[in-house]
Amino acid sequence: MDILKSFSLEGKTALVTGAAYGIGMAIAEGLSGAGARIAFNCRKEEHLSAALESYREKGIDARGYICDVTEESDVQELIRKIEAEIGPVDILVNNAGIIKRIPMTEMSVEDFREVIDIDLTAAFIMSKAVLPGMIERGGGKIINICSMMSELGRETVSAYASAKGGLKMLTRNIASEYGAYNIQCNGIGPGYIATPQTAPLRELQEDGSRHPFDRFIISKTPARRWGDPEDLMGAAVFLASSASDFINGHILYVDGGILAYIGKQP
Ligand code: NAP
Ligand code: GCO
Repeated sequence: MDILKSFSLEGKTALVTGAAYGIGMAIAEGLSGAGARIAFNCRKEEHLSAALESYREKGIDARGYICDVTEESDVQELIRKIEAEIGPVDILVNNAGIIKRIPMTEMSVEDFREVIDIDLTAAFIMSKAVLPGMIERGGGKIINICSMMSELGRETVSAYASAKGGLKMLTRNIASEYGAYNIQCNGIGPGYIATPQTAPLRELQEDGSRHPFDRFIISKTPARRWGDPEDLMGAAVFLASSASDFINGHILYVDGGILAYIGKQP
């Protein structure tokens, strides 16, 4: 048996939400490298055009669309467009997400709801849009991008942790409800990854020293480094491929060991 064939995505169409840069773009690149056709979306034209250029430079014929994942009618139109222009969505990666770092007592309900809307409700909207076609075609793959905050809390991220904790359980529920249709829904839980989303946590201080949170994460990560978006490619290809057909409702943490480590005595 050629085991590597079970990791091939040849002939598959993958939609990666929010893949204009950061983790989503790296995941899209990895899936493309395994043979998948790539579609992605984001909200801002400037991000879309820059991303298309970047994909072209990488030799990836990605199709990009402007679509806010929180708008159900726009999402349904997006899926129709992708099916007409590329093919049915075989692999959905719910990657689009935001974070607001505000102490809970200072956070407005509107801010809380915006994070929940994008980081959790949108995964429901996106998955609901692709599931009927996956059922009809005899199977599919959904990968939800969870977080350390699917398991842990910390100051100022109450909305984000609530969303990512909910996303872990939505992952398990989709697996439970649709596993019988040969649909696998799993999650990837990245550790702390160097992207624009975490740039504020890595800003150099005025004296040129590293940000205290940067130093904290380095000390809490057995790998003693921040992750790169490319560190997530392998997990994405695995969970998007037939190699993971008997894995369902699992959150695969790609975190350099953070969740396993209590930390070093100061
Ligand atoms: P990022 O650099 O901020 O990129 C987020 C992407 O999502 C952008 O392309 C953005 O483009 C898009 N987006 C945001 N809201 C959207 C919406 N409503 N509709 C469509 N697209 C939207 O974030 P990242 O660090 O790559 O993180 C990607 C995912 O991984 C997120 O779910 C995040 O929570 C998760 N994650 C990140 C880390 C980390 O350490 N970086 C760790 C664990 C999990 P537009 O603004 O143009 O829409
Ligand atoms: C934060 C970070 C984290 C990472 C990621 C960790 O403020 O703590 O942004 O939330 O984005 O989710 O897995």
